[in-house]
Amino acid sequence: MKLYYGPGTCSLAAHIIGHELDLDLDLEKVDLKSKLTTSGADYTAINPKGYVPALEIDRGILLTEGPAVLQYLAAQRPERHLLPAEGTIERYRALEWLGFINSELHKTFTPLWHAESPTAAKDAARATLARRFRYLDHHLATHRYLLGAAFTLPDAYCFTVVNWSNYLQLDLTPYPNLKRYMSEIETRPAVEAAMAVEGLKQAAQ
Ligand SMILES: N[C@@H](CCC(=O)N[C@@H](CS)C(=O)NCC(=O)O)C(=O)O
Repeated sequence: MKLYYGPGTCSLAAHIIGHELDLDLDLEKVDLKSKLTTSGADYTAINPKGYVPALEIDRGILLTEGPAVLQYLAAQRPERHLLPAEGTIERYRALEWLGFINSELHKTFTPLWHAESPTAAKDAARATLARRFRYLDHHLATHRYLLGAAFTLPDAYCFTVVNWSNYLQLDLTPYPNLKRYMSEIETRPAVEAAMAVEGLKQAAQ
């Protein structure tokens, strides 16, 4: 399987899960501005959506959309329980979190990445993110991870997205439980390994 990724972007979540599950993932970096991959291929010819992540499962079989890619990866090693068993309420909780992160967190960051976004749009995004972070902080006051005691798929995605706060000077000090959660996940060997490969931090010695 090959994961098309952009360093530090939402595809980091899939990359982390690849390491968590010891999957044999080939990686191909995409320059999201030029839409060229490191091997010089036109990424839009591979994935007409032009964005990452995309998972090439087999020749001609490409899966896109982060939540779908994450679930596909988890299904390769069901015994590792990164996604609770089908039919259980915990499974639907995991999907509920993936939906929240995808539409309420991930996409709310968008205006902050673009210098040309109007100030009003940036201010509105910051205000919405503050509400979302407050919600997460409240939840994490009584839960170690999003689903409870164990790290699961939504945690990889939530970590990846909230980590953008570092690049955008969003202060997490008002959210101590979220800060604790972020620090804990950042030191997981799979997270350190994926971030090191993407050039986001030094490899652990
Ligand atoms: N709906 C997609 C959105 C993915 C997305 O926003 N990818 C960003 C990086 S985090 C990207 O590749 N942006 C470049 C572009 O849209 O051209 C998903 O949930 O996977």
